[in-house]
Amino acid sequence: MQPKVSIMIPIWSEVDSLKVVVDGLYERIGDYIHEIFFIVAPQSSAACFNMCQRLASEHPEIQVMIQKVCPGLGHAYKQVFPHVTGTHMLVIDADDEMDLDTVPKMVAAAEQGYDLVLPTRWMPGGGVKGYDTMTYILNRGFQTIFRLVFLTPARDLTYGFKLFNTRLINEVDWWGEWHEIAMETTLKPLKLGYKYIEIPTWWKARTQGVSKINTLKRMRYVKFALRIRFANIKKRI
Ligand SMILES: Nc1nc2c(ncn2[C@@H]2O[C@H](COP(=O)(O)OP(=O)(O)OP(=O)(O)O)[C@@H](O)[C@H]2O)c(=O)[nH]1
Ligand SMILES: [Mg+2]
Repeated sequence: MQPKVSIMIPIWSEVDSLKVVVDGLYERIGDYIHEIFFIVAPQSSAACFNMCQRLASEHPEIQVMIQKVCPGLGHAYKQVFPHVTGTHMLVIDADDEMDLDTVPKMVAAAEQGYDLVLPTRWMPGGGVKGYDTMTYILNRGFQTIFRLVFLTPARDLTYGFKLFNTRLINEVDWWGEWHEIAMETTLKPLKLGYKYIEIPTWWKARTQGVSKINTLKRMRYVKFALRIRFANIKKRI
């Protein structure tokens, strides 16, 4: 069955990079796009809102949502989740740091039956361009700790870029309010035994706009991962 791909793009004051991402997605997987959710931080610039409206007027699949509880990437995801109607969900940032050429390979993997497709920077054929030293050390440290805690061979457990079967959305109780939602959407399906595949990918540092992430706040990830590993993660019905 051909996947119907629902795309979520979290946006905070992104302008030109957002257009690059949207144009790139239509170019590469246009036939698979079922719907696109722009979830936009209300503090975003006027130029960002103008770009969102312009792209939405060009593409009927795009819905622009203003984030109600902000900041917090987790709040953004949880606002979008109840509206998703596709078979698979692709999450991709608007800052053009994620490799668009990986996207058709992700959709092909979904078509082959994988429920969780993980673009992976830490495997042969992938990597990062422009990571600062602190981020690099922290990221490699987290990957090692989480692989041991979850006893998984998967190599990129914190990356937000991914594609998953939308059945996951209703199966799981979602906790993350900030950037930790990125690892939550990988660690929880792995814990539930979703059939996954890793695909090598490159990450490159943004050339426009500014990062909204605070490096020290990432230390909370370890406690969060332990909670996912040992607590009940399924939605109580
Ligand atoms: N709606 C919404 N979007 C956000 C929020 N925080 C960040 N974003 C967007 O989410 C994406 C990822 O945010 P970044 O700040 O680049 O975080 P990151 O990519 O994890 O960190 P860097 O590696 O430093 O770029 C970008 O498209 C941002 O514009 C938020 O609270 N709400
Ligand atoms: Mg980024």
